[in-house]
Amino acid sequence: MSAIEQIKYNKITCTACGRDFHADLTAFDLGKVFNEVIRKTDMPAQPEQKVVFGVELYQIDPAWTSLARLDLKFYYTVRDLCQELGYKMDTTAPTELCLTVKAVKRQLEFLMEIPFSAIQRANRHDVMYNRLYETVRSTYGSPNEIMAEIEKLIRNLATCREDMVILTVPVFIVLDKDIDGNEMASRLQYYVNNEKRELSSRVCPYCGAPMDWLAGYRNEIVIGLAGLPRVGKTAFIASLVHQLRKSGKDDFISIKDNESESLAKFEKEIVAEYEKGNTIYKTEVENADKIPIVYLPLKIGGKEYNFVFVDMPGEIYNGDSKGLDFISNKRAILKSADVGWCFIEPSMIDRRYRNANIEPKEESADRQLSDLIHILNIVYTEKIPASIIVTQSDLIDKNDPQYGLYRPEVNVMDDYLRDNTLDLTKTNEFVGDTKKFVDQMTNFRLSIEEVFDGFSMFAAASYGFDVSNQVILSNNKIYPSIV
Ligand SMILES: Nc1nc2c(ncn2[C@@H]2O[C@H](COP(=O)(O)OP(=O)(O)OP(=O)(O)O)[C@@H](O)[C@H]2O)c(=O)[nH]1
Ligand SMILES: [Mg+2]
Repeated sequence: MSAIEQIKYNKITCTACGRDFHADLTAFDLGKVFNEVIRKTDMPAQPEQKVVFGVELYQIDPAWTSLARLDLKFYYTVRDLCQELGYKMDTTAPTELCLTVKAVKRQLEFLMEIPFSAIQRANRHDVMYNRLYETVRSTYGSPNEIMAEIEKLIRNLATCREDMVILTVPVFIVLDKDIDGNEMASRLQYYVNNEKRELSSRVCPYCGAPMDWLAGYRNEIVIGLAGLPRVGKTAFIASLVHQLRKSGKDDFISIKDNESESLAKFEKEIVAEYEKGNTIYKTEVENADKIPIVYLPLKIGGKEYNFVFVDMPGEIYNGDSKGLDFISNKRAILKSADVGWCFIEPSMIDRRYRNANIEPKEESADRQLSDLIHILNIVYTEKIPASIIVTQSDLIDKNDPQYGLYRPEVNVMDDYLRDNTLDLTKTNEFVGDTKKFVDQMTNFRLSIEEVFDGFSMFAAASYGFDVSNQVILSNNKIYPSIV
């Protein structure tokens, strides 16, 4: 790892806090490791196990059980492990990791963002203790008992020598290679009572949130989804994954591997329903854990990318500050998007194309547009490139031959895979027709230009029929039009 500085590692954007960092700076949360060591190391009974992999295991002072009863986050990058916990990188064998009083103090200072002396001076009646209480995330006992454990820990930390070792544990960092062959930490193995355990999930070095298994392996492009409720954002991503699943690994474009947990979850919960022609569940503000963030590893013409789709419940674009609070608290990653995909439904452009089975919005199209733009303006202080996607294009076809934007027979990828020539004539024609349609709403393009740095435009139908119309559900075979 000595040559780390010269290597170009892939960027990772944390899905929880939205901050960017490079793949060599991913961290591991050792809170679980320390807990386990404190709870399970049973040395007096087995004196022959006092040394494991040359690491001398300490008899843990019972005073530190409070550390195990609290659930502190201890996340460290490999560099921190070396500098703060005395770890020596060895690619062949486990080496000693050593938790000292000083390291615990430093971690508390890092989590609380105040010096230890201030923590030490406070007591359980101070507001700071509430924050401490949240930080330790303990499920041990009643609030009073947890407070007592916190006090005990602080007291111990304050009275013990800083270089005093609380525990030692043999640790081995398993390296893996990104697609360019750069080595990076992928898992952390450790030993408790001579038994091997593993932390397989890496975490964000800033906030400690777990990362997708795929993060850091390829060049990452974050796509933020925008559009009002029920416009068809989630269905479009489902349709996209469905189309891409059809191409094989040697094709011009293909999904790379199946190691993304988020993709597997999305396929199971959403794409499978979509493929059956069923409605998919609504993306809900109340249930942030269920809002998809999908890692899609793609090979496009010999290059590999991790696309990260950040889905959103349409309500957050309704224009009020609640939406912005939601983004800051639950989906800060949206602000770090590299590209925006902005979805609009045909009725926003022309009332005649309203989907009769979806409850009409009370606001006028102008109002809806200005609400959407208002939020986007605040989220993207720097302009990013965008795609404008007119959804539910089958509605446009039905009523008006003039635009006829439902064209399931136009499929650039299918054509390319069949003839191996990228003929964009039909696509360009289609994009031109979409523009003509959108230009009926005079302020649309102007408004979009306000927030995005250039954009392409096309119409799509994810299902190709009105899935919310119960009458036609007997014949619900999907027939998407998605270019
Ligand atoms: N006619 C037609 N309707 C569609 C199509 N795709 C989606 N819809 C309709 O749009 C509805 C909403 O689709 P979603 O993908 O859930 O919409 P969303 O933008 O994710 O909505 P929120 O999660 O509420 O923000 C569906 O239930 C369908 O009624 C399509 O291809 N044709
Ligand atoms: Mg949705």
